[in-house]
Amino acid sequence: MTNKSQKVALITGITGQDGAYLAELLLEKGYKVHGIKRRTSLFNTDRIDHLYEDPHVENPQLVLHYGDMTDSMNLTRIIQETQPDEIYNLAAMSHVKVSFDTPEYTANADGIGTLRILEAVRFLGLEKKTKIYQASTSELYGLVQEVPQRETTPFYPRSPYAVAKMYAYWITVNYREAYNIFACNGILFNHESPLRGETFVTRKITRAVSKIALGLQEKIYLGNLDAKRDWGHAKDYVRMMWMILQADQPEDWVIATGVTTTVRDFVKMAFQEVGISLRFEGEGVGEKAFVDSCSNAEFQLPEGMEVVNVDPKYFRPTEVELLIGDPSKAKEKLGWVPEHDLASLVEDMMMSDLKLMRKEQYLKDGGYNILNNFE
Ligand code: NDP
Ligand code: GDR
Repeated sequence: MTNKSQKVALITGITGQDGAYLAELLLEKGYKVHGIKRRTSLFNTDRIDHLYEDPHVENPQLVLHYGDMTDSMNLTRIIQETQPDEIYNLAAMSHVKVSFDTPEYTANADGIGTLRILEAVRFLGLEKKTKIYQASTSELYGLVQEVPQRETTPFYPRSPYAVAKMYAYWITVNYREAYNIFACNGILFNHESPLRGETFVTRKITRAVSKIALGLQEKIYLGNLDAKRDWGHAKDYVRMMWMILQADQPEDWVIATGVTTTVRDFVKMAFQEVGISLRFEGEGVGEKAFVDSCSNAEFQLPEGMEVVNVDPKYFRPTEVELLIGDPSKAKEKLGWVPEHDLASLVEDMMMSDLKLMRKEQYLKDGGYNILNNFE
């Protein structure tokens, strides 16, 4: 039996980092949650397997539908069938560097994909019923125009990903103004977690540092160590996505911590978690980091061991050098209070990856090697 007062949410990108945390949050709040997942040759639901319900039980609270942001009819049909009160459009080709390799696909999925959702809501006559959250990004700010970046800061996108997201941002604003749809952009700065994709820099670092500490890997190769990012915890940020759709008026919101840190300092913090201090030498492509000291008896790495190298293959054709957001509006108008700072984020990610890599070590000792290292 469907409960008529129960809210219904549709999440695109439910198998991603944010989709997984958001699905968990909405289920806790009593929502019925529909999610769109892509067909893949291997299972891609690892992050939400703990929420899975056997579809044969009566009225499951989490229902997955096959779909793709590049398929209008599929999206329209799913929205018609599910009649959502809230749509969270999180699906995207979300890797900035990869968007330089797949610019047309990125424009299609991230830019036109957003239009497909908005147009489906309009076509189905759901303008008054369905609220829409659009996953906008601090990448819109790109080349620095103003710091800290806030809702009024001009955009200057620096990648095919950011340009596609800029279309998505403005088409969301346009549909709000043209058709009175409750459609909002959350301009979210980088947010990370133990569920972060393995090729984003923070997770790449916490995985590698865990492996280096346990003797499973010798060093990590990174790109631009000078880039500065405003890193928050994904759990805090998905809570804000929900709050944005509960506001009195549809508006656009910056979500950030207001603190910026270099990639180099993130590396140092991750190594500190296992008691290892680093010494950086050189600059640019020639920069390296060595073990300076190791205070943790479990992870005895020799002083002077080279653990970080720069590989220009990870440089981007155009880089975003500095992101730092001003979340004042969200804090003042919506009462958003993040629970994590960068130190607790690094700790959370390192604890999780150390646990994971200990399992790998155990399997390796037993003659198995299951985790891949393609990055
Ligand atoms: P992830 O890369 O972890 O997840 C992306 C999700 O989108 C996955 O579920 C993925 O499916 C799905 N997806 C990708 N392409 C398609 C497609 N063509 N059709 C259907 N689904 C697709 O991203 P995050 O969870 O980190 O981010 C969520 C959203 O927020 C994204 O739109 C991202 O651009 C944006 N964002 C993220 C920020 C961050 O710091 N994390 C900051 C600002 C914005 P699959 O699992 O099959 O790959
Ligand atoms: P970003 O995240 O591009 O900010 O996009 P990413 O973690 O990929 O890069 C952050 C910064 O680190 C530098 N960097 C490296 N990056 C990666 N991936 N790998 C490396 O080896 C490496 N070395 C240095 C990058 O050059 C960059 O400056 C993320 C995504 O989640 C987007 O979807 C989202 O919109 C933005 O955050 C906000």
